[in-house]
Amino acid sequence: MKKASLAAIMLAAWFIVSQAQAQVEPIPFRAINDEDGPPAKSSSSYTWQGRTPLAACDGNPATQWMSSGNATSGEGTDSAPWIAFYFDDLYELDRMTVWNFSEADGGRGMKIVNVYVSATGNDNDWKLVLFSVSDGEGGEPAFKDYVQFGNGVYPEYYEDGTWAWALSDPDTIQFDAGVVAKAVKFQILSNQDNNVFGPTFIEPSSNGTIAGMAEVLFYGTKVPEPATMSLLALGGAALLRRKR
Ligand SMILES: [Ca+2]
Repeated sequence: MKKASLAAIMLAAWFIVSQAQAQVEPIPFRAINDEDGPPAKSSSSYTWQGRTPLAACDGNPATQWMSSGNATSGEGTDSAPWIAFYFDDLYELDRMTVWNFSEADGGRGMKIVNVYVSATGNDNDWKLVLFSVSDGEGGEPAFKDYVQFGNGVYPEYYEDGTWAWALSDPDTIQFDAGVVAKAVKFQILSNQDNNVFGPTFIEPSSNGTIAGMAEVLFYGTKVPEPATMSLLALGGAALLRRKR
């Protein structure tokens, strides 16, 4: 009888956990203009109002975040572009889908990017994410510390002979198991024009020294608060005692 009760509780617990894991939903971003908490999103720089980091998580791939670039004219002074996103809760990340910057020739889109996560949401807790790559021979996976994004933009021609650059095709990047985050940061090392960012990369005009992102969606499962787990355990123990 006791064994049956325990089995029922274990089964119920397994069911709850497996249901939670099965639902991998887009992670909501932290609400903007929350003066009490960390920012919803931030970036090293932005070009002007409307090109802020908010434009990279507004649900619209046609609006874009754009860094200021780095120009001797002082037009922009950002030699190390980055953009960060914050959540209200802790999530185990499953994957992210990213629409690259797609205006002009797309050359300002990100190319080589380091991805950092912070499990506390604090800016001094950034940890580099390693991505596993197959060696193609069935051996142990190797790891690399960067993601390479595609350009994925192409001209779209209209009947009247005019054309425009289409939205970029999104890239989907899978995280390894166990990557938990309350915030994610992209440190952009180079852009689609193969310009490598750094203090020495400066041009008369900021045009080629810009990086950008159109939209990102993170998918993951919420990590239960320790308090919730304790309550579940206490509830299970209480049930067991009552059955005796
Ligand atoms: Ca957008």
